[in-house]
Amino acid sequence: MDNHEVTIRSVDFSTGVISPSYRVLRRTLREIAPIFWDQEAAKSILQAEGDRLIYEVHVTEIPESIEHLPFCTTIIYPGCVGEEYHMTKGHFHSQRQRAEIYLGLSGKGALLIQNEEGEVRMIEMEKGTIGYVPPGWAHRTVNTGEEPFIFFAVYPGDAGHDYKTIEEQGFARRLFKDQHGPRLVESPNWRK
Ligand code: M6P
Ligand code: ZN
Repeated sequence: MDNHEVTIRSVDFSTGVISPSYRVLRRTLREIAPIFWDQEAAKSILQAEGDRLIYEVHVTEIPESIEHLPFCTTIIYPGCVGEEYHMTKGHFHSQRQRAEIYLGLSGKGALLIQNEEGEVRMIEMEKGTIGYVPPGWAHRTVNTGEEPFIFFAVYPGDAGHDYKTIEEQGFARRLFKDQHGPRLVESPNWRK
């Protein structure tokens, strides 16, 4: 039996840290700026503040192969770029017929899922919410609160991350902050 099959692990719900974990992926504004609607706002933040950490993903060394179930946590820091909340890049699974499960650990957010036709559904997430990503749906998460939004994710090892489709087409809807809270609006540049 391999070591990763017998390792006892734990997750801290308030920080998202998995122990033991393998590495932490950090996504900063400089890297992911093109995903946001307001490019002028992204530019001014980069000029005024330098770079900004938008989210991080804590991963284990569980192999990404069909017999395994890799899991990770994601911590999205609170804030907006212009009026749009901090969010993940978002992806389809390279193997489209692969699902995923999210469990909210802390903070407040939303899971946006989108199918190939551009139909978007939103699942509001908080501690204890189970977000199910059905096979064939792209997924992006958004922090709609004032604290870090932290969730746990599990997916089939052979799913793969297809980022290219979302980079090229975007999501058909975006989550903006207005005075009454989150507002889901049609994205003017979808599939442009
Ligand atoms: C979840 C899972 C991960 C993913 C992460 C960040 O934890 O779906 O597979 O990497 O969110 O999302 P993205 O990869 O789209 O930046
Ligand atoms: Zn996924």
